[in-house]
Amino acid sequence: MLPSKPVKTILALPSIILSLIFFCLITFAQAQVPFEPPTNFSTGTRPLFLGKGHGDFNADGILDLAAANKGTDNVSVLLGNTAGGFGAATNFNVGSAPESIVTADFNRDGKLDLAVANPNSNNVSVLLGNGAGSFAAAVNFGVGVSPYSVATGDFNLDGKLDLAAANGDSNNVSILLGGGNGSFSAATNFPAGSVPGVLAVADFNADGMPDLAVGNGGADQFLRGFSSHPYCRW
Ligand SMILES: [Ca+2]
Ligand SMILES: [Ca+2]
Ligand SMILES: [Ca+2]
Ligand SMILES: [Ca+2]
Repeated sequence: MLPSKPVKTILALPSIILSLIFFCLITFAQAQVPFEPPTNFSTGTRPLFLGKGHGDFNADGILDLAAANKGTDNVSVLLGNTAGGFGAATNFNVGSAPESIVTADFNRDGKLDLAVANPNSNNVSVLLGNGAGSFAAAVNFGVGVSPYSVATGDFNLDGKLDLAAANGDSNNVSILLGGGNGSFSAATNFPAGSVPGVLAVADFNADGMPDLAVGNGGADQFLRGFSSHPYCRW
């Protein structure tokens, strides 16, 4: 004779309870995993940007950080240590109200350098690294009005890194061709959309030449540019 429905339910209770206990244990374990409590490291005032401002600035095999401090017109460089922490910040002056950093070897000496976009002084600061975590005084290159971000790529395929700046208040993108020694040409400006604020460099059409994507904050759109000789067309 088959057991009645209430009896079936009673018989199933142990497995249901075991399943619930197992579920709770897994959920509890997952809740414990993600991150340890954050550790704070001091920088200058109003650090607004860390995204592309990292690299191994002192060549010790450990990633370091650079922060753009909008409130103090400088960048803070924090050298990483083996414990996952960072040393005290060393600050380097740049232009006015820096908001964006890109790290690359602009003078081809094997040591990472910094380029920093300064919206209030309408220029990009280039700081050449010495490979030991320090940087030379900034050299500034003019761009459009209110550069909110800076990116790098070899847009004219000459083997020397160039710079691109998204100019939020002149609605264009400045391209500065690199000399391979840390210097850059005068800016050539290309129209963008409304209030361009972010840039991405990649080969979007797979033709071997780097392209630009520009986020236009005033128009809620992206603009994609394909580079070509001499360097850029939209
Ligand atoms: Ca390092
Ligand atoms: Ca360098
Ligand atoms: Ca180039
Ligand atoms: Ca391309």
